[in-house]
Parts: sequence; structure tokens; C-alpha cells
Amino acid sequence: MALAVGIVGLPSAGKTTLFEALTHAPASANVGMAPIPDERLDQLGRVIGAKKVTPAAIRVADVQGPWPQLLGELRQVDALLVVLDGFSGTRVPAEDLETLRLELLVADRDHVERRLERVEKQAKSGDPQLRKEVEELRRILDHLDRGGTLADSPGELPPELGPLTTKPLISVENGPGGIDLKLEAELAELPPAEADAFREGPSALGEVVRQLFGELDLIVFFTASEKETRAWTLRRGSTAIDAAGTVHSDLARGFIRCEVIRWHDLVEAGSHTEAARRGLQRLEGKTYEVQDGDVLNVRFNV
Ligand SMILES: Nc1nc2c(ncn2[C@@H]2O[C@H](COP(=O)(O)OP(=O)(O)O)[C@@H](O)[C@H]2O)c(=O)[nH]1
Ligand SMILES: [Mg+2]
Repeated sequence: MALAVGIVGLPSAGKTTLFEALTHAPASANVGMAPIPDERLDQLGRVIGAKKVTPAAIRVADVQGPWPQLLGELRQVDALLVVLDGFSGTRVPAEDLETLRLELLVADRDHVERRLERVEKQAKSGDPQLRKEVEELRRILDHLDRGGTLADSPGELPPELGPLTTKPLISVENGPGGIDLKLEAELAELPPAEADAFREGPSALGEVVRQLFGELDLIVFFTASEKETRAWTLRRGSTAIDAAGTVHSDLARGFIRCEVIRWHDLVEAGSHTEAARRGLQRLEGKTYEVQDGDVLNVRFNV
């Protein structure tokens, strides 16, 4: 499952506009994939002569609904993307960001409190596991009431909690002081080269995506064949077998070993064969830690 990002912000701040700009999907979709521009992938595709070049993507949700339901959905995502109205002249973006942070803090406190009430009732049965959770939740609530946050709460958080305030949060100011999202949503309908020519440079949304990558601690690896050359995301620290599973479960199941070339070596060599001849291709096993920019070819047998 691809990593997911939820868009939050005040009504009419430009959430759906950002969704359209990132995913190139219609506003009615609510969930879409945001392709991640990557110059390395373009170079690889050209050198390989790939018929199809597929960028890596992050799932983006333009979360809808009344506040409680919306918060429930946001607990499921990996990061939050906040849109701040900087175009209408009626809002102060920095203040709106502060308000939202407070709302998330309050929502997390309420969430802990409600869970504590529920688990306290269940713990009357004497189940030691539940009693332990009651103690943990009381300790956390006490920490929150002293002005702490879940992010700096000592000890482990119960995994069922799904906190909001510990998620990476990236804000986008919509307007002349930040990114003109309305323009970006319109340009998303053009081929990327034409859009770049129009704004005389790459989209500032690329920077937002890069920030997300950093916050989520993601790396990119590539698979490069003539049929399809493709970029994939992976959590930093993942191994060759994780990468194989990202491409297809069969590749992980039947994993034998994997050939690894640095993307730049492959571009310079011009082909897998030439890279191998130059000794730039390595053979690695399941536990190899995949590096950002690796081109992988998994040998497998099912
Ligand atoms: N002028 C201008 N209008 C914008 C901008 N971004 C969004 N809008 C308009 O503001 C309205 C609300 O935007 P929308 O994305 O639907 O907001 P949401 O309620 O947060 O999803 C729409 O009519 C947009 O076209 C912008 O950067 N400039
Ligand atoms: Mg909307």
C-alpha cells in the first residue's frame, strides 16, 4: 500500500485545488495519486529507450465530511498537508496554522480521554493487558494536561491510538506569498514541459513533495527495462526483499538475489550489459539495504 497524505485546512483555503494540482485528478475524486517528478527517472528512461516511464507516487486524500469523521480519516494517513489561505486577503496564514495545530492537540487529548473511559470499563474484567493500557493512558493524559504533547510523551504510545500530532505536518501557503495553487491546478492539465515553460521553471509543488519525502524518510529506487522504466518509493533502511515486495509479491516470495546498479552508472554506461561489463553491477542478497537511486533487477523463481 502506497503511503498516504491527508489534506487539511479551513473551508475554501484551497484544499481541493491543491488536490487537483498534485494528482491531476478531477476534484470529485477525493483520493488520487500524486506523481513524483524525478529527473533521474527521465534520464534512465531515455537511456534504456523505455516504452513506458512511470514515476513513483504518493496517495493523496482530499478528506471530506464533518470534523469528527474527518479526524477519524486523518488518523489513518502517514502525513498531513495543511493548506493556508494566503490569497483571499481575509486570513493570516500563520495564525490559521497555529489554530489548526491547537485543534489537533485538543482532538488528540479528547481521543486519549475517550479511549481511557472505554478501556477503564473493559478493564473491570481484570484483564492485565487492559489494566496496563489504563495505566499508560492515564500517564499520557496527565502528560498532556501538563502542557505536553503526544510527540514528546515518554514511553510507547498504545498502537491503537492513531495520534494526529505525531504525524509529519507540512504547510502550503496558497497565494502570492507561497504557491499559487489555482494556477498550479490549471497547469496540471498541460504536459509538464509546457507547464514549466509557462511558469518559467519547475513547479514549487515539487519542493512540497520533496519535503514530504524527507519527513516520511523515503527513498526512491528504480526498475529499468525497455517495456517499463519505473520509480518506486521505499522507507529508508528497507532491504532488497522489501523492495522486491513493493514491485510484486511474487518477486519477494521467489527472491533469489538482485542485481544493483547506481542510476548514474547505468546512465553513463548506456545499458545494463555495458554497466555489467564495466563491473558497475553488483549482486546482492535479501538483506541488502537499498540506497536512494539504486536500479534493481530482482532474480526470482516461483
Ligand atoms: N484567486 C484564487 N482563488 C483560489 C485559489 N485557490 C483556490 N481558489 C478558489 O477558492 C475556492 C475554494 O477553493 P477549494 O480548493 O475548493 O477550497 P477547499 O474548500 O479548501 O477545498 C475555489 O473557487 C477556488 O477556485 C488561489 O490561489 N487564488
Ligand atoms: Mg474542497
